[in-house]
Amino acid sequence: MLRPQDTASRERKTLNGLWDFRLDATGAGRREGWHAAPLTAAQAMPVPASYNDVLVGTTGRDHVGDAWYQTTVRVPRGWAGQRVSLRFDSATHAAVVWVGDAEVARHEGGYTPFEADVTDLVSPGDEVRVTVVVNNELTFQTIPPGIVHDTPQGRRQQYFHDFFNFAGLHRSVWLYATPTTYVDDVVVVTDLQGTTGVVAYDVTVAGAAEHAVRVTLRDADGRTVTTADGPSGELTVPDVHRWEPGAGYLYDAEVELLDASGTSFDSYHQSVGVRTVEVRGTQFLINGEPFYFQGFGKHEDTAVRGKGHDDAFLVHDFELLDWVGANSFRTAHYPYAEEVYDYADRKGIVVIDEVAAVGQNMGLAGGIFGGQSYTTFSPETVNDVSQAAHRQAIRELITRDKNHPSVVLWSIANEPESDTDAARAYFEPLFALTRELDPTRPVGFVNVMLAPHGKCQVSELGDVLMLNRYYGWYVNTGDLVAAEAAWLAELQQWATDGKPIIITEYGADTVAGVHSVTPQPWSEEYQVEYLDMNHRVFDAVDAVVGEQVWNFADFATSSTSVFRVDGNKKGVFTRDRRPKAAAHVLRRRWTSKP
Ligand code: GCB
Repeated sequence: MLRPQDTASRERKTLNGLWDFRLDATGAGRREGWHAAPLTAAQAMPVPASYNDVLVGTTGRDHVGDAWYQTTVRVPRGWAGQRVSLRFDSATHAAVVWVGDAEVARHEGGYTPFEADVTDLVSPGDEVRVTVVVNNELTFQTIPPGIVHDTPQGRRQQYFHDFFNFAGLHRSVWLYATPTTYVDDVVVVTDLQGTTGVVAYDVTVAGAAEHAVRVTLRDADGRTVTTADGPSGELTVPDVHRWEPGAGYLYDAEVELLDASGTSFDSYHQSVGVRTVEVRGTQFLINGEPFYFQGFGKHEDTAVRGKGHDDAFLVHDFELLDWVGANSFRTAHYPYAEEVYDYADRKGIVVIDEVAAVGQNMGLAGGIFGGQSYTTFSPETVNDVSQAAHRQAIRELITRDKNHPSVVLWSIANEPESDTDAARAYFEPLFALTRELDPTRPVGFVNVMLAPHGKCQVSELGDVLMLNRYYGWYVNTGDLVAAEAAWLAELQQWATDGKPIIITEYGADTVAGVHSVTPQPWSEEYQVEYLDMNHRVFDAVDAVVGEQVWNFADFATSSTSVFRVDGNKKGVFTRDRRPKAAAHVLRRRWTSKP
């Protein structure tokens, strides 16, 4: 599914803005068919945004169940004879969509796009009603998992991940037009042969009209470099300008469909960064050169808008990444808005792209989150249906992000149970699927401290080792001397596997403005010393090829536990992006590293 674009043959119209909105905790809307009429008792809701913190009070913040969105849109007059589609960049976590009275789409999974061909339901020049019901319930069969409890006080959502379950229409909604025969998909895979770049492409066309395919590759100044004919082939780029970390050079591949007279009737633009990615021994190579990841695990999280995408925060966050000397981040713990990857492509920021599979670990859930204990993998909990949803989430992620040069590594889960036979059986086919869908990028998963070296049964399936460790925080709290010894000992064991190791999380909760001359947990000084200690450990182990601090910024979490004070405070920046002392320390390290 390609992005909506404005090109010579395509046009898009945003549906962003204020929609009518109504919470529906009892599910009355589906029974009564609220899509079939203007929404009554509605209030205004911005799209894109999470609804939770836009509203005031627990009714919105802790809502469990359906939320209805409705708007009207006038179809541009000029779209007669075109194929018209309605696209949601995401709906968290599941949605049903109607145009007028007709259901046009159903989707599960809160972080990937879906669309519907609505050509037959709309008339150019006329207005149509668009209704969406978004459901935020998480169960053992969803990605990520959760449990909805029926209590005398109403339904309550429990979940096993450490970030707030924001919901709603977090990203843009589009109506867009293409010709009826159109470019349906483009795949580009790049290679380097000395100073020559090779761009292999594969174009899928939908629709019945006779056509030929032409691809024109232009450089960043708009000069034509080369062209090719046919639905698949190779473009050769002599003296190629590579896409590199820190220098995101992009070519533009224009894919056109030509009619019998050679006239172009569809045009789609695909940006192309020519680069290679390879794991060799304990090295992670980009363009054949060892790459060291320095950066953060991030979140899509800001005040009021929750997980709603915002271009101002996008650009500002990247400015801060640049300022602090970061070259990469992980999209913890779900696929981010597509604008984020576009911008990473442009800026040369390297991305570890993660599936929303977070919290499949009842050992961790019981230990940290408390409450009743469950078995992670069982017919009643994470089972075959969950695995099918996980497969679908991997498929949709790779389908969406395959062409981004910034994406160099797939992460198919964060901290799942990984020390049991059941975990191994669950994950083995998921690794195989990822490699089948994308043979060009390495794949891994993020290992948790409960499954150390020698116990983890899943790590050997990955091309890289990604470790989250909190020595000096959750273990050896306050004792950085003991922490350093224990951490070094564990890391040296992992290094014997002969794979590159990326430390995908290390961090200490820090309340901005809390200071202590003798570094104590929660103080800015402790965060600084904690990071220094970790860096000494990483620098002592050659197989470590990356350090991503948890987290870029403070973020919202569920309020159902007492170990979070106004959210998770492991940010190097506060939630409103002010630096803690640690930011300056990281900046010194990351801007002086060779
Ligand atoms: C982790 C999780 C992350 C949490 C973090 C923490 O291991 O991957 O989602 O937020 O620890 O701060 O506890």
